[in-house]
Amino acid sequence: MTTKTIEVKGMSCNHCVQSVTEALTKIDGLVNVKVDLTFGTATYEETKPVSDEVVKAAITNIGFTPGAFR
Ligand SMILES: [Cu+2]
Repeated sequence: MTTKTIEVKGMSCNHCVQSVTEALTKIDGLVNVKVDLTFGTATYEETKPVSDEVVKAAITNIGFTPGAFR
């Protein structure tokens, strides 16, 4: 499985963390989503190829700003 980490801007509390975690977990092919509030990142594994744009759109749709992949 491929592990990726993307920067997520605009998270301020654990509610934000939960929202981002849920939004990314809903994407078909993403598992083990872990969002870090301190670092402002989301890390996940892909069970099949998922477009980076799909991940970015899911973050944007719930009001946060996706940054760079690391
Ligand atoms: Cu919050």
